[in-house]
Amino acid sequence: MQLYFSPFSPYVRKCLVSAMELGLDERIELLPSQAHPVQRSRELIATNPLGKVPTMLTDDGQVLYDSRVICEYLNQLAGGTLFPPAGTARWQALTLQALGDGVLDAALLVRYEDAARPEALRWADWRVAQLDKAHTAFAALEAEPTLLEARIDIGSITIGCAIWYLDLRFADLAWRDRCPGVAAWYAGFSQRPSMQKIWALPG
Ligand SMILES: N[C@@H](CCC(=O)N[C@@H](CS)C(=O)NCC(=O)O)C(=O)O
Repeated sequence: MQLYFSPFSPYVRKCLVSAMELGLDERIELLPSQAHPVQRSRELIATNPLGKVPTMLTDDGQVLYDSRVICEYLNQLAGGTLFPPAGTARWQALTLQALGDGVLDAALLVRYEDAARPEALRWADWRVAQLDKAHTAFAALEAEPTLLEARIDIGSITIGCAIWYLDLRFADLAWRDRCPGVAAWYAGFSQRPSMQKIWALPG
C-alpha cells in the first residue's frame, strides 16, 4: 500500500497511528505530497480530485480518501477492532471520531488563515470562534470522564491526533487548565508507541 504523506498532517497521522495499532504500518510506503489549499498539487489531484492528504493507493489498485475511509479500510484489512462492529460502542467511537475531526477541521482552517491567507484579509473573530471549537469539544469530553477511558479505537485515536496537532500548532491554547481530566487521559494515551512514533519519508 502507498500513502501520500505529509509529516504535519494530523489526518495522515491518524491513518498511520491506526495502521500501527493494527500491525500494518510496515506495509505502507510513504509517498511525498505537496497538499496546499491554494497552491494545489496537480499530481495529487490526478489521484484524488480534492488534492488532499491522506490519499491511499491499495495493493489491488483502489484509490481511497479521506482519513475516515482509509482507517476503516485498514481496520477491515487487519480484521481489527478500531471500528466496533455494532451497538453503543460503534456509535460512541464514530461520534468521537467526528468530534476529533471537527476540532481538526477548525484548527486547520485557522492554520491556513495564519499561514496562507494574506494578512489584510484575516478575520480575528472568526479565528477565535474556530479555536473555541477545541474548547467546547474538550469541555464536553471533560463532562463525560469515562468516555475515553480504556478505549483504543478510532474515537480515541482521532481525539489523540487532534490534541497532538493542537500541541504542535497552537501550543498556547490553554485548554488543559479547563479540562484536567482530558489532559490526564492524553498524558497516558500519548505514551502508546503508535502515538510516540514519528514518521518520515525514506531517504
Ligand atoms: N476530511 C479529510 C481532511 C484532509 C485534509 O484537509 N488534509 C489537509 C492536510 S492536513 C489537506 O490536504 N489540505 C489541502 C487542501 O485543503 O486542499 C480527512 O479526514 O482526511
